[in-house]
Amino acid sequence: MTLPISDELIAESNARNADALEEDYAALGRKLARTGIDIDAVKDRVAGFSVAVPSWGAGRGGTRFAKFPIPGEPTTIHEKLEDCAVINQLSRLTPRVSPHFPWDKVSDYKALREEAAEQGLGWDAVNSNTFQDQVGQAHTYANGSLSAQDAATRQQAVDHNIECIEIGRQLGSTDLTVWVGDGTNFPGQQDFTRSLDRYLEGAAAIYAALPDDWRMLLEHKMFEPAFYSTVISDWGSSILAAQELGPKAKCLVDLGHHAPNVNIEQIVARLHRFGKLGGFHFNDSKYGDDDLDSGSINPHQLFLVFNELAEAEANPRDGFNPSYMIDQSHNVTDPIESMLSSAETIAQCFAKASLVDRKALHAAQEENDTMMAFQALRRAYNVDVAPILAKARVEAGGAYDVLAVYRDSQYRDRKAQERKPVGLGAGIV
Ligand code: RM4
Ligand code: MN
Ligand code: MN
Repeated sequence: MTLPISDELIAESNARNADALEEDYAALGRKLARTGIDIDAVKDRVAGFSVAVPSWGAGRGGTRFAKFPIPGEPTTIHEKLEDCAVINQLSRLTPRVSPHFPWDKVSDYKALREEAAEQGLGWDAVNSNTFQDQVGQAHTYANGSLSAQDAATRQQAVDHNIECIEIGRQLGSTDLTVWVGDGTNFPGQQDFTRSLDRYLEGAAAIYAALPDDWRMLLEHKMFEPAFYSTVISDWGSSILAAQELGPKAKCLVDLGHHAPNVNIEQIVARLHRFGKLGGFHFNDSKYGDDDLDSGSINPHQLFLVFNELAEAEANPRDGFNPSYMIDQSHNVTDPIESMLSSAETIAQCFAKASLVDRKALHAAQEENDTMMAFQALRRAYNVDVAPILAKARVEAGGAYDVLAVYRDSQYRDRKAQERKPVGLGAGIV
């Protein structure tokens, strides 16, 4: 395996921090032991945790208004893979990449799979794209894709999704994530029911092409690019569609795709209750945006989501296997740094949720002891789990201080010499 950052650099930095890590880990271990928690068991759990990164997240996304590229930014899937390899090498948290088609199209997927494996990476859910027209495309998605009035457009969208499944099979993926930008900007523009009927018919055609061991993850989004209505706007529409499609269809929760202040953790519990929790796109949001760094605005909400996931894992009902992925877009930071920071925050919330004394929580709930129930969560949330994460990371070969090593490596500067500059323009690619 050939990894992009020098092992010596990581080893030297880790050696400089080894005493501090041992001290902090031992101190936290003693603190947790007082409440009956074995720190090594938590560390082992964290070592088994991972989250995928989106290939498109390796670039500096931008907004509808502008894009401010940085020198050394990746433009091809090969360059994006290399950046993803950096993130995983340093964090040891992100061993899979989620590709997006046709953005990541190549002629030889077997070779692409090997190229990734060579850098310690596998493949996560395949994402289809019917929210954008491509050069030479026969039918426009300007009026929708799976829900478009035009039958040929709908067929083109179905065919594209089936092609994504075929590519995913070659890469070794087992999930297809379907997010459509379909919707309206004016009252009356489309009939709510007929457009949903068309969506469901198209989605069923895709579903029929899924291999037995695959899942179809339906991603809802309240608005954007359509601002009046979207076809799959909320978790309600999503679960109804997934229920109609069948057992392989599940719901994907992108944390940024809800109205402000929505209780997302409750949605997680609901979806799990009905066997429809398929996965997550982690990011954060303050207003109506959907692409800020995970946990940068509301880390407490992220913790509460992971608390529901810990509950769901303990009560699997008909299985518990959600896929975890970061889906954020960076306009002002180096995407590698943002994804390193987000992966860390996500794993921290996972670790904190593992610390919740569930017996105490459930007992307090049964006794209607509101304050003690709340405190069971608050106690876990307040623990600084950084030493647990650092210990797991260093033991797996990652860096104690991921950002410091990344900066010391001058990786981006080196890439700026090698890679061709990114064009200006707006939009996420
Ligand atoms: C959407 C949605 C999808 C992602 C695109 C790029 O808002 O989050 O998951 O594929 O953006
Ligand atoms: Mn998403
Ligand atoms: Mn989004």
